Formats: sequence, structure tokens, C-alpha cells
Amino acid sequence: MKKKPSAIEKYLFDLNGYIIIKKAISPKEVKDCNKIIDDLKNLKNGEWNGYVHGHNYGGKEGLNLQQIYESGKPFEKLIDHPSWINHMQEFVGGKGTFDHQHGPLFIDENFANVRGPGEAIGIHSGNPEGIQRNHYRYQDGKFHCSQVNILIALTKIGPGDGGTVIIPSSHKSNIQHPEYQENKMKKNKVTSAENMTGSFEVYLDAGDALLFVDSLCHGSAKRTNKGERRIAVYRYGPSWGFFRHPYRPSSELLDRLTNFQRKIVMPHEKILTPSN
Ligand SMILES: O=C(O)CCC(=O)C(=O)O
Ligand SMILES: [Fe+2]
Repeated sequence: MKKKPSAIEKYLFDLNGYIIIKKAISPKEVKDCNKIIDDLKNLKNGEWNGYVHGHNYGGKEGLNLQQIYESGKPFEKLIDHPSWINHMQEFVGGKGTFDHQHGPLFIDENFANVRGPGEAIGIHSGNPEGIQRNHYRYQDGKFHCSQVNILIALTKIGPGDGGTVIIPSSHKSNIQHPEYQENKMKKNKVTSAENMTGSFEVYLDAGDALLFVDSLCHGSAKRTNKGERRIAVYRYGPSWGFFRHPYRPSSELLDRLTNFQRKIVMPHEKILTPSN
């Protein structure tokens, strides 16, 4: 059954810019996702496996498996997973408005990430950047967020594992964090979001998820433990959004999906041209 965001979750999301959903996916779902990653994790930057693309920003952020929703049912299910799909509809908002014209939501990026020792992603985002993608607004009892992420832990993430680091409430901050510039993501430089004043490193069990508005200032701690950290990230926005990267869902995927899922992955069912 689809979970509904509770009153306390809405309060905390507004207050802090994030909530943690414990046991968002089951141990079986975690296992099934990991089995797929086992087969894909040797992809090199720029290589394809089916419709999944190996990708890296050029630094030490680890491997992104872009378009992971193409890899089979376990990741396909995450498109409208009952543990968070209603949260996304509530927090992206726009029901009954132009924002819903083409569908309930739109996923502009989806990927799994595998990160090993010494790897991290530098601090980024935050309200002071002022960009539309990171818009956060609550008005007349409704949320209107341009981008809300679900970040699902596929391995346990504790101290030394390279947990996601957030600056709570920074989606409302008016002042750039004074340590932001020096810690900001730079090519080939592993930064230390975890050392920033006021930061909070999120520890999760495998299957837990961090739901956060992308305007929250965030990054990750550097992994110091052996082994690897695995997560999946699906980003949701309004139906008129567009793909972050030049990937498009395959026709095979679109054929497999339910109508509801298809609208979230590709809001325009039919492309209008003079010939049709
Ligand atoms: O790796 C993480 O913990 C955060 C990932 C992230 O923020 C991103 O890929 O934009
Ligand atoms: Fe991010």
C-alpha cells in the first residue's frame, strides 16, 4: 500500500529540508538491486551495458550507473515505490495545476552510485545559489519544490562509509555557508563536507532512504573504510521538467511500465509532428 506523508514528516521536511524513511525498501528489494549492481559495477566511465551508462564527473566521486531504471524490475519498481511516491507528489506539489498538465511528476535523472575508499562527492547546492532547479517554496498550505530526491542506501552506511552530509535547513538559508567555497566540488579534489560547521552525516541501514529537497546544501563524507558504499538516487520534479543528461528512456522500458510509471519517466506519450 502506498504510504502517505505523515503530519510530522511534512513538518520536518519543511523545517529541515529532509526526512529519513526507515526500511523504505525491504531486504529482498535491497538484495535484488545489489545483484544487478554486482553485474554492472565494472562498467568504465563512458561504457554501456544495455541502456545503463557508466558515468563519472571526472573526480573521485565513484561510478554512477546512469539510467539504472533500465536495468530490470528491481530498479523499475523504484520509479513509483509505495514508500515514497505519495511523498514526492506532496512535496513537488502542483496537483490540479499546470505543473500536472502532462503527469504527476517527472524523473529527470536516476542512477546508482558505487563508491570506494578515498571517494566522496563535494558539497553543493543550497538556497543562496538561487537557481530555479533548487527552488523551495511552501505557500497556502502546499509545497512547491522543483526537485526532490530519494537517496536509497543499498549497503549499510555508518561511520567511515562515506555517508551523505547535509546542512539541515540550508534550503531556507539566505547566507552562503562561509566554508562552502573552500569545500566546493573541484575537479580531482576530494572535499570534506563532513568537516563543515553545522553539517550532519546521515547514517542509514541498507533499505533506509533519505528524502531531501535538492536545494539543501549537501555532499558526502570521504569513505575511509574498505569496501564500497552503494546508493540509488531518483530525482523528481514537475511534469514539464526535462532530462538532466542526454539519456532517454528506451522504447523497451516504456513498453514494460504501467501507465502511471510511464508518465513519470516520459510525460509526453505521443510526440506531435506534422506527419502524425
Ligand atoms: O553521494 C551522496 O551521498 C550524495 C549524492 C549527490 O548529492 C549527488 O549525486 O548529487
Ligand atoms: Fe546532490
